[in-house]
Amino acid sequence: MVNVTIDGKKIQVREGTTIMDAAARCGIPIPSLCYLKDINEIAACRVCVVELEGKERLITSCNNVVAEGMVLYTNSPKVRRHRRKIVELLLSQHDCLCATCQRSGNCSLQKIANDLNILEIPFHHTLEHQPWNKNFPLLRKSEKCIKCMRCVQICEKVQGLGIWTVEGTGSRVTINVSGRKTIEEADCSLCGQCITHCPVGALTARDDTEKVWEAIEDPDKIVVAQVAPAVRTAWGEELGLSPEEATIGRIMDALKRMGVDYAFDTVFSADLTIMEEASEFLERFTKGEFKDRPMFTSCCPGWIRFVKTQFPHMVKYLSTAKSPQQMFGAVMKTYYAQKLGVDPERIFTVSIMPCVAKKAEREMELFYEEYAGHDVDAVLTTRELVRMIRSAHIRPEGLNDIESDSPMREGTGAGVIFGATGGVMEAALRTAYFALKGKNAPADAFRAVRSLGFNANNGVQEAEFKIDDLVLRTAAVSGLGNTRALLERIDRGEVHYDFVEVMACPGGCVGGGGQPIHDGKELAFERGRQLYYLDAGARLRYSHENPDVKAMYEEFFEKPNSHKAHLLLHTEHRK
Ligand code: HC0
Ligand code: SF4
Repeated sequence: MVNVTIDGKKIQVREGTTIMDAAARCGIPIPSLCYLKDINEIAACRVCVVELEGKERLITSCNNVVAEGMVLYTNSPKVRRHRRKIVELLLSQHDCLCATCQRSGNCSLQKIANDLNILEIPFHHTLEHQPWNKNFPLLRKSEKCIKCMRCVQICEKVQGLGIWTVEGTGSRVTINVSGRKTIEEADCSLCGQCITHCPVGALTARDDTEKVWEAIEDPDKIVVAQVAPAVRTAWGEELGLSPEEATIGRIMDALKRMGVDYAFDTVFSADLTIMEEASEFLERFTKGEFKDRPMFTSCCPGWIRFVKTQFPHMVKYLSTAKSPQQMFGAVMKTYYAQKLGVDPERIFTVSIMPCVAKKAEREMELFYEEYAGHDVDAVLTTRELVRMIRSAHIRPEGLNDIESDSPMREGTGAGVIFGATGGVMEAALRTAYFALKGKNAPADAFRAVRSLGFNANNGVQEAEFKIDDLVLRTAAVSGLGNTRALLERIDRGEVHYDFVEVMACPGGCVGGGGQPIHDGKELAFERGRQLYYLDAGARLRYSHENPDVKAMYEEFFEKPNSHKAHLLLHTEHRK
């Protein structure tokens, strides 16, 4: 143990503890703009400086460890003066138009500038401007970049893609897309992890809210919305609602108050996906197709983009089932349009997703024997939903819990857990078991696929299940760096699975790139627990017991994997 004194407080900490962590143990928060534990500990911003007694130069606290007898000051006049100058310099190269910034009110630079009472910038203002395609789902404003390196590191170390790079030195340092490519040319998965880890508004998702307001205003359009499983775990965070208050029913009410005509829960189509995917899996598995290779889930578009560019030879092992977002869109424009007795052309479908890649997934060209347009017309992230609620001046605490519309109302606990890593696999196993045995296993029989945490088992949760003579080997992985390592092991023949679930974002969609941002905090697993809690208390926990899904098969699709189901609910993944 090491004895140190921080701002007059004596404390004993373990050897190797950083000064920042030691100060936090004393209840003294040290500000930083770039620090991310285990990911970015390079003191790029230098905001975290502290004074060490007896030393002329200030030292950074995030990457220096304590030593016996150190006397440190985190807020001395010298520290404050220095910190202020650093922030003033950053502001001199930052587009400070806060009123029109997506991150206003949730920006670490804005906060520290306010905390330090900086009311003027004493340096000459110079802004870097790099062109960017504003139609791309991921937007970058170089004018706002503070070169903290978080995007570079998260993409390289956690997602294993290295889309971003640092160029230049000294005051000419810039961040750019690596390999001198444009972002469209790069192999970006659109997971959006760089967005949720950006401390300022340099990286954002394209805002599509106006497109939705226009559709709502158009008297010829019938606006039909769906809300993804993971959105319910996070939308309340930015509106001051507790997890108990931030229910899916209140989102339904908010959508109706904004003028959406019909609102549904994507959990319904998650159940539908399971019906299709579980029967596809059993067919492939029992026929011994792809004996040496697993079937991969196909519902995460970040993963689909990744496999297509990084492991193109594995594309043929993807399930052909469309994602729940796409299935719901297809059903809304066919089955539901028929129910309403309206021309499908009038239906405008909107998805509220925790995801940036879903904006690109919607752009896929679709063919149902002939060109069919798009299943989904607009995709909004959870953050955009919150912005719409705020701009409509809806008081979140005044919202009521209302049911989604019918006849696609029911959703089971199996569909709810889709939003957490391992959830799709668990839901599929519940239904595959029923298909094989004609009776249900206990709903929690497959809980071994649930992740124990992002760092547990390198992010891979393996499990094996015996059903009579069949042995089913499964794995669920989240995070693309973990995924790359797993696929390489599969390629080398070191591991063998029958069914693999992949989610691009650490922890699954609950940690998606479209979710509310809390600088420096990783909330995916906490949000995931909320989904498992909802599943545990759900009236129905097996997708094949969803009465509305069953009714739709009877009336419309006939059975899973029927010809009609193939036309509307499946897709061919082209490289
Ligand atoms: Fe997900 Fe989904 S679970 S990808 O993570 O499968 O975005 O929440 O909506 O489509 O349901 C995201 C979340 C979805 C889809 C579902 C799947
Ligand atoms: Fe989108 Fe979910 Fe995939 Fe992340 S894990 S890219 S949020 S679908």
